[in-house]
Amino acid sequence: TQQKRQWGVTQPISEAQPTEADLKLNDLLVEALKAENNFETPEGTDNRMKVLQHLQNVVEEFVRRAGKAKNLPQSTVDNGGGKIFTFGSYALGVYGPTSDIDTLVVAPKHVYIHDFFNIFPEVFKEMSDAKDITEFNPVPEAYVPIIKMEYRGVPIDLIFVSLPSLSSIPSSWKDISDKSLLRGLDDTSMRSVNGTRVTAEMVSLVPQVKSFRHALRAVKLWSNRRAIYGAVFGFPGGVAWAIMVARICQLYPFACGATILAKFFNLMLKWHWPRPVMLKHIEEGSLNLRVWNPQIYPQDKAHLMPVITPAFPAMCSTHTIMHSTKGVLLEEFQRADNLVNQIHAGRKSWMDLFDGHTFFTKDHKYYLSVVAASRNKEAHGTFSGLVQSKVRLLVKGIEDGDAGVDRARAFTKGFERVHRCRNEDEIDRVVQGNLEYQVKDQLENGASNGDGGDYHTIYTTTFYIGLTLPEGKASTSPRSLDISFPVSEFKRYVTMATEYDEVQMSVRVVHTRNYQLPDDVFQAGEEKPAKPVKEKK
Ligand code: 3AT
Ligand code: MN
Ligand code: MN
Repeated sequence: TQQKRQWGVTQPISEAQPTEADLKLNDLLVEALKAENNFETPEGTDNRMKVLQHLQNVVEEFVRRAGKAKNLPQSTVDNGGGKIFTFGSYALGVYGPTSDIDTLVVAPKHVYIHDFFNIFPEVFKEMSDAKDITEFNPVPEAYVPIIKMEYRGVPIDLIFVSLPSLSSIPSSWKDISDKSLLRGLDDTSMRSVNGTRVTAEMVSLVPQVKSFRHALRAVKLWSNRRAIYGAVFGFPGGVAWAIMVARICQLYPFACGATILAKFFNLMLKWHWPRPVMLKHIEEGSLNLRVWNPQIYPQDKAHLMPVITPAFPAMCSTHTIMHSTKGVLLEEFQRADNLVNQIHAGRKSWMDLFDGHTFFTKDHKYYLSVVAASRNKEAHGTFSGLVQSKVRLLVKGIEDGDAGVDRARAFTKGFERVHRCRNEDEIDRVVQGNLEYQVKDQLENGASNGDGGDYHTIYTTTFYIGLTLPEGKASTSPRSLDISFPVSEFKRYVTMATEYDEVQMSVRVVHTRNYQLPDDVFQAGEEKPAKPVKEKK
């Protein structure tokens, strides 16, 4: 008899086939996703495939060119090959019309990352129609060195790895999962291949890719709408959400997407955290690479909701989750689980599941505005990224201290603004969150570019943290809260980073009442909280 495959680390919970009712709910789910414009059009998908074919052609020429430049033997030049792999939403088949294509270039050992930044751009430009390249930004110094570009209307994140064990990468070659390929890779290269390896393994560990995709599309849309998406702010990121959904697929190997989605909320709510979510048994190391292990490493034992990546070396994709974000996640699983029950009973629709958060309209009376400001546009991109990466540490500092705050919660997106100031006084007000000098129509590329005329252009990105005070304290002034220690620690983390330049940049944390929130944080249809007629003291 045929050996039945076990998906994952346990027996399944149910091997039931979908019922008529399940399939009906699944149709409605797909309909709701379509209504939300979640699927790329067939023409869009066709265009993406052409884009990828073009990238593959360019990569092969680039590898030849790099080999030639080094005067390598003709046979080495001819056989070098080179191949692209995708990861992220495109590779998982859950991309929408605005998604990028995350692409990894794999080159043989004689082509270096240095060549990727020096030779690839010119080859790409030579082989492309100039009007098709609408953006091209190499960032060689990034944690994961990257070329961000837009080609034929498609945003592309292009990263690179050279494999020290291979002198040739034929285009038929598929095996990025083999862990012996990691031999000899430096940390940067290791980070660059990891996404592709994780994506490939994840897909291979899911029983029915179609159900997985439908459920994951819904989970990504839901988590974005509820503002609980993004590792940088202490929530699960794309990889973590995908692994969680994949695990549910393993537990219900024949279920359709709508059933997976329903079980997802219920199981994640009842999960015995910190029991890890994983798709297979953890592969032990051989290459001296650190593998997630809470028995050995105290940091790993401290993970509150571990979700473990399947590719060797196993890592925790949710290491930034903290007590406050765990609390928010559990509340959201509970809300979604309730809604699913009502959807099953015919009282609600899937659309209700995708209703947006009420972070700025209802959830808080007091906020902290974290204002990152720069005098220079180029530097500001890096600086706002730096500040963003530390915001969750401020949240954690407030949560861990005894400031008298029940919960601090970061919003999962920063707000970018441009200001024109005439003097240092005005600049001083801007860096403290004042919006009087904001240029609403972003015409900063026009007359006021740089410090033209009498104006200084200031770039700000503001991150918001919502505060929840204990019941009795709700009417006291937030200024009586003692958050000075976590704030000064936060500023220290920012200002000690190498990217920080005290002449060009500043970071401030200011108290903001709900009725003081700027208009641009509200979406169409949202109502800005009104100032109470009389302040209670
Ligand atoms: P979209 O459909 O593109 O919105 P996605 O899941 O593809 O969804 P991203 O393109 O942002 O999302 O990310 C794809 C992968 O790229 C996920 C992760 O492995 C890697 N990645 C994304 N952002 C970062 C980052 N800031 N640092 C390191 N890796 C990142
Ligand atoms: Mn992507
Ligand atoms: Mn991307």
